[in-house]
Amino acid sequence: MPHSVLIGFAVLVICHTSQAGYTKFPDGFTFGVATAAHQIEGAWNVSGKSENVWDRLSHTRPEMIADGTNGDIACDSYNRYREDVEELAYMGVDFYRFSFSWARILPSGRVDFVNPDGIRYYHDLLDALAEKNIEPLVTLFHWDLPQTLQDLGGWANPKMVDYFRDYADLCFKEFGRKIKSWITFNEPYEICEDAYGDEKKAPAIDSHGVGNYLCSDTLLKAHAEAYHLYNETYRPTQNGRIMISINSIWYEPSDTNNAEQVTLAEVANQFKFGWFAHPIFTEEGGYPSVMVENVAQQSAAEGLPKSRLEQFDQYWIDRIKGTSDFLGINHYTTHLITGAGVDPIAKSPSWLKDIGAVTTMNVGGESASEWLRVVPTGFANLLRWCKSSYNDPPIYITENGFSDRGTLQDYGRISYFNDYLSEILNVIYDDNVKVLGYTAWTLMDNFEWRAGFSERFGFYFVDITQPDRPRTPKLSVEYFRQLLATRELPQDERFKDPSMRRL
Ligand code: GBH
Repeated sequence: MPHSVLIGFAVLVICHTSQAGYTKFPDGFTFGVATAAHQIEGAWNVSGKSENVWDRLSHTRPEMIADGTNGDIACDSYNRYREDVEELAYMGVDFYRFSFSWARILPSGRVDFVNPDGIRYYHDLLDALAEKNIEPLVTLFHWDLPQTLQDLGGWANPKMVDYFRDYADLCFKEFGRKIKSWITFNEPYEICEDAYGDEKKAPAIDSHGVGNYLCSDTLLKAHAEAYHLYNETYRPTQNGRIMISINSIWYEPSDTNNAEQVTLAEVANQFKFGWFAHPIFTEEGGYPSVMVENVAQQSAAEGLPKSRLEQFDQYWIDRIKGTSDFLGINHYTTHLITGAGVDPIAKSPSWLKDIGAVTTMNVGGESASEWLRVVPTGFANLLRWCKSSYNDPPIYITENGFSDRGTLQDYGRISYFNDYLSEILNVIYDDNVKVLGYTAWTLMDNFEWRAGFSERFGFYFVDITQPDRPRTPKLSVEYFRQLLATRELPQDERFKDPSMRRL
């Protein structure tokens, strides 16, 4: 074979994999879009729903929400779920990920009274989805704890294991005929660290270095109990699947040749992702050993008689191990590790101080959220790390998305989706990572927790200045619709930012 042909062939191969990249998703790969009850439903105090921790925070401390808004009306999905379903059907999604409002179903938090209007609402939504052939993927807990249970200590109260199991039991019994895919918890890290170890999320307990670890003890046990209940009592007849969605800010060394930074990035990933993934997805079970050691050491240095992080006993190690049919991953961004020591923003004591590394968000392109930088290669590294750390689990991406201020020509969002999806294809084809499905966050601009409506992640723009909160499709709706129709990354010129197109 003449030389030039060989070279030509090599160039072609290189172009196909790294320059042009893979574009086609494998057969059976599924796509969906996600929301969460408190962020979209509104109707916060009607039809029997009780107050939850986000109602309480946004009403009593409005200064803690960036624009002073709350979830009282949100996207009004309690009244307009049919529109939600129309939009999902237009986009052509395979599944819709949404969450149940615990306080709407069980106003006291306990099973002493089941609210018929809450039950009816979710049946109506499920029936509307079924009519359009859209599969439900339901999250039992997406942060909106009934205030009644918070008053008893929330996730720092060990009794919550029973309350959560009872709530899950009711949901499996009532809805299990219609729901074949369940998520127990959305982002345990955010629940435990941001809400109990800090005040970044409601109920803003800020018991740093203590409350966060009490929370993870309860939450992991509650998750395991719900899993076993489903597995033993409901799976035989309902034949569904159940998992947990763990979020990662993925950490990378700021200098990949710096051995100390490389080691510390691994420590940080164990503290962040491993905190909840290690107990469930490894053979060994329990918290990651580096986490156990670091917190014990820090606690000793603080003069404490025992570690702030209590280890699980053998019974619970075994009970928690293996309790997820898939690894659910919520991923948005990558941060960097710059060296050893106490991060200047760390409280004392705290989870961040326990890590013993300095972090920075100074990486990648910007979004409307300070914490969200665009680093697609970090996503690929996270996925490869999950494959090797957790014995090649089947993975669902249960959230991924980008924030701006609400522009309709949302090229930033489109290129984010395109580049992150392209990394999924790379790890599927080049590294055999078992990614089975992808969920984009989120259907429409919604109540973005402490950022209120100031950071917008939606496919549809929601005008909150108008009483009926009208929705307008952004360009990304067309992008996703084409992706869904062809199962290929859209190459259309109209999806490219005109300012880039000229280059
Ligand atoms: C997800 O959390 C949530 O599940 C979803 O409800 C939410 O709307 C969506 O993402 C978009 O945020 O240290 O003060 O800079 C994402 C998890 C939340 C992780 C914010 C980083 C940084 C807060 N992220 N957090 S801060």
